[in-house]
Amino acid sequence: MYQNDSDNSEKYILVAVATGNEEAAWDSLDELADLLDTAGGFTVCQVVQNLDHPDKATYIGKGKALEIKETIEIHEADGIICDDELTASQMRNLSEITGAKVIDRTTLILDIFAAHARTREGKLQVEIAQQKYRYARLRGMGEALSRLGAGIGTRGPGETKLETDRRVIQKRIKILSDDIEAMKRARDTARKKRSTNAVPTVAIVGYTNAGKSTLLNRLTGSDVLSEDKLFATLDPTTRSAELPDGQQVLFTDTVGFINKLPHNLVDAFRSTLEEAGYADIIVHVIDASSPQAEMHRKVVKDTLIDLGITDKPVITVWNKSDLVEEDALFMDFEADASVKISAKTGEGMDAFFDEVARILRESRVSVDAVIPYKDAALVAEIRKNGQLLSEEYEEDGVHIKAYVPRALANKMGR
Ligand SMILES: Nc1nc2c(ncn2[C@@H]2O[C@H](COP(=O)(O)OP(=O)(O)OP(=O)(O)O)[C@@H](O)[C@H]2O)c(=O)[nH]1
Ligand SMILES: [Mg+2]
Repeated sequence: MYQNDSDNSEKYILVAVATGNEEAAWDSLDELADLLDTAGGFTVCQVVQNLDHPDKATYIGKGKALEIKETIEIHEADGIICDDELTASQMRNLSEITGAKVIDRTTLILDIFAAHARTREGKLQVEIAQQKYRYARLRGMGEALSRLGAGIGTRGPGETKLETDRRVIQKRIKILSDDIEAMKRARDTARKKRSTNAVPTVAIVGYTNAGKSTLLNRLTGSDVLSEDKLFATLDPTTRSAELPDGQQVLFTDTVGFINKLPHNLVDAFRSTLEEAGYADIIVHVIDASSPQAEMHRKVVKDTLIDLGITDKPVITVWNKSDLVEEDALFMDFEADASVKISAKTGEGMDAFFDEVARILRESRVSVDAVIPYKDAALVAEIRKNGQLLSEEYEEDGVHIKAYVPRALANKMGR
């Protein structure tokens, strides 16, 4: 990812506390730099301090904070960004010591989400996460509040002005929750309608920037925004595609995951994220060219578990194979299938389709039923979405033997 270095972008010093694994802290700071780049800011330098645990009052040690104050002055930086979620007092103290703006990883991620949300539901979800974050920090912020409210961090979705009065925020949170609940109901209805069509669905999940949208575009010929930015996609998009055997499948692209994803965001997006739980198959896309691929795989797996999505067949897709060595071996022993593809060049797509078709076939149930003539439309549906082995037209209806998707079998009352 390139870095913005124009004179008008804000400049920050990135800071992390390492409590054991220093290398992981540096890697995480690199990711924080990508987040800042996505938000339009510029990284001046990165600092890691080894401590047993982050300082309760100042996150990094006070001496380190004074050192950073100098660095800020030398580089004329706008402030610092800490790689963990800070408490209100850590933020206030650090800001007082350094005399600069202090932002944490959570605020930065919330800010990117706010800038990228497109649909009404997406905007509401981001705003509720932002308001809850602010609500929890407003008490006792005093003077530093104006700083908390400024900067790269803390921009509401669209033109929303973020409030500074806790009572007003509390009311706003209530209104937002009600709106989101209403939208969730609408989505449940839409999903029920889709499931009566019994078209199998595949949810594409993965770490941010893994290539989920690029894969959706290749599969379905759609043109969902894909770019080398984190969290380009926030709102789920569903498109239909045809497998080589003629079967229709719905693919859904979803919001990406990231390490230390703010819990308020997970909560706010929970109902959107849980959509994946209704899919027949989870396709887990991993950027195989990333040195962090294994960490990404684990974060996504843990997030799925957190969302209660544990009993679905998973196809792990090692993407960006065009960027990795020919003979590199990629496997995910916890998945039902592993394939190596390049969503960009199309390499490996045949193998991918084969796995989708195989898993759908294996998840089918055998039915032996009599379908009354008044329900004859069902026979057409079985022909379209299942495998019709035999049909005989008798007095009491059509006697069929078939393999059908579980959803269709349920609809037939099996
Ligand atoms: N070389 C290469 N680049 C790829 C491939 N697939 C995706 N990319 C690039 O990776 C970047 C991210 O792709 P996206 O499809 O936006 O990723 P995403 O997973 O949807 O990301 P978010 O929506 O931001 O979470 C883009 O610059 C893509 O062009 C691939 O197979 N090979
Ligand atoms: Mg995307």
